Amino acid sequence: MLRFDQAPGSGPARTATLASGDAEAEALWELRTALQRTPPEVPCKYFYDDRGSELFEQITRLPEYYPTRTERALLVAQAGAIVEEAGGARLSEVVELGSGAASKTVALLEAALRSGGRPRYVAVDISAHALARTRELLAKARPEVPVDEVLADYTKDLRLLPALGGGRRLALFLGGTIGNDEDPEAIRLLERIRNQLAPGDLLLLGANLVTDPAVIHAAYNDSAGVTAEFNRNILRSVNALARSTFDPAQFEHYAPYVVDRQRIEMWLVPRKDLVVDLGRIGGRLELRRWEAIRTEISRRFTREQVTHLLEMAGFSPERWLESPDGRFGLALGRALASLGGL
Ligand code: AVJ
Repeated sequence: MLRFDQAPGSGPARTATLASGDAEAEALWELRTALQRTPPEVPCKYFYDDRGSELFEQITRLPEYYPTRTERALLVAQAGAIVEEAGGARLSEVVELGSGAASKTVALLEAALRSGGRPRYVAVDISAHALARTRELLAKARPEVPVDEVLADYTKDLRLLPALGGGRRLALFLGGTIGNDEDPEAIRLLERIRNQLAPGDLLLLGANLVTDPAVIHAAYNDSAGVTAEFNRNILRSVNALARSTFDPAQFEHYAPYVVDRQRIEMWLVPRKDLVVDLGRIGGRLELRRWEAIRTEISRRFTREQVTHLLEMAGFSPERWLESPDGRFGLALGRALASLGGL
């Protein structure tokens, strides 16, 4: 239960993920609202402080965590086809939301270069650490591709500069991150992306697909304990932002695949009754033993569900690509003209 003694404070930005004092005050409000829910929640974007981004990179290399390598193989195999669909040599810009370490994007940029284009790459991420890794990786792999970095929280708003020279734009939303949201929020996010595109531009959307529950379970319960560490780290990230007193060691990682909801749920379960001083969030959080905090949902979809999300957000589904094992899908959607008024 959340107790209020004071309003959340604001002040100078303390972390790289929050560019302004305003954004910081907003984050404190968002955390307060989320922790007030039953069950209490911490929004999953707070995973991605510098340490969290680093831990996620480690996760992508774990033998159990199949999504990254499955999606990468699919992208590498289909990069030529995707680029052709996106305008070939006329593709002038690849914009990636949640660029992370961008290791998958190089294949697409190489395909664009092969088709005679001169693409620029725009990386949008909430983590300054992730953006720096992106820059490093691209400078090494493809120094001729200009890179723009945008430090932004695209779950809040998204404003891109118009594409240069009237060329085509390809937006990427990969990794299965769309699965972190329920349908209404997922559709709003895709709509926001579409509003930044010109009619005819493309979105490539990566989605985890419904598959063997045991395989999914293992991916979020790795034997090295990296995912558990990643989960607990969200509390450190909140502490740094809010000067709260969560003790990560007092929480257990619990991440079941809930078969009938087709989603992983990540929880942090207190081993004993706790009182946490919420610092600049305001008040205290009283948790009983086993009264868990939800930190993430990560959904699995069917092809039909992914197509439906695209359509609801104003894209016409153009192409569906699926990994040979059926665990991961990429949907290409073309931005339709806005109906106006949005
Ligand atoms: C980065 C959101 C795609 O949902 O699989 C990995 C995050 N959480 N292990 C996912 C995550 C636990 C990941 N995404």
